[in-house]
Amino acid sequence: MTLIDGKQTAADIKKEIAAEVEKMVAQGMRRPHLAAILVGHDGGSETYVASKVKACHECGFESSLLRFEDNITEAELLKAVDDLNNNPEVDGFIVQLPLPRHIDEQRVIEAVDPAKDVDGFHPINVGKLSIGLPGFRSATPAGIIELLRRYHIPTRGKHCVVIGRSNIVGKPVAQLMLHKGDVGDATVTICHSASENLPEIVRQADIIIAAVGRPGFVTADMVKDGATVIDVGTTRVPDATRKSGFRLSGDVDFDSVAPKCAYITPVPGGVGPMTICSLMLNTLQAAHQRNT
Ligand code: L34
Repeated sequence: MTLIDGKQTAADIKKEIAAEVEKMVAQGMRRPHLAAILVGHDGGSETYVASKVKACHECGFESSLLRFEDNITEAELLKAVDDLNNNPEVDGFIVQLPLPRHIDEQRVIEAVDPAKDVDGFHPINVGKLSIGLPGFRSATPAGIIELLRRYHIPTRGKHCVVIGRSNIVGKPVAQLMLHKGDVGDATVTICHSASENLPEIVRQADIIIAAVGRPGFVTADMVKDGATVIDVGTTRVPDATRKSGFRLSGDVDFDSVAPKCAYITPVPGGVGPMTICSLMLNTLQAAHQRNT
């Protein structure tokens, strides 16, 4: 069993990005600039956004963090989005999800200029992804593909079973695995909460991508010997033995599943750090596009 080290891979990629940024700056271009909007004080969102700001620093990017309280109106948030759309100093920006319930998330996503949508959530970028045109790829799926590439895990002709059908992970990662290319060319099945015989389907997988957000959902009996398992889940589970009062739990029952696998990602330290470094790659791409 090989443990896929997302933390180290992300660190390597951030170094590559930093080197490229210094080259850009030497050529007289300005540094890439990522802005993030954070609404409210959700613990996970706070952590993830702080990691994104830190990653900007590591990559030599400019970063801006715009914070708003939970009671911001939808109109105010849309105005903040519009300001970033029109700010020539900002190459790309994200609105961290989830948003408070009184705000229509989809409306906010669609207000982002697709050319600055480094999350890849705007329907224009989702559409481009689905037909294989260049555009911003959603960060978690792009990070998963990069892990498979860097670990030389064969995907061509393999059966990839994706568990979960979210717009952010399940659907886009299934598209990427399906595309022609060095990572891709897989036979893809998407399972979800209404799937009959889910364990039986997952058992057929050469590659399992678990993105359901249910701790320990994938158990050893669902995993074929020699499978590759990618765990996207990062659920906070109460844990009195930790200083923080919680621990992160993946969608995979790691201890029982790992011994059966050829490759497996840990939680934490697997897909999460790759999500952040894919966002950096998208921002670099946005900066190049605005400099040309
Ligand atoms: N707009 N909203 C927007 N874009 C995104 O790309 C996200 N996502 C998801 C939630 N909402 C979003 C993230 O950033 C999930 N996500 C994310 C990012 C980073 C990590 C996990 C999820 C991450 O770094 N996880 C670490 C552990 C961090 C911790 O200690 O909590 C890991 O090693 O898995």
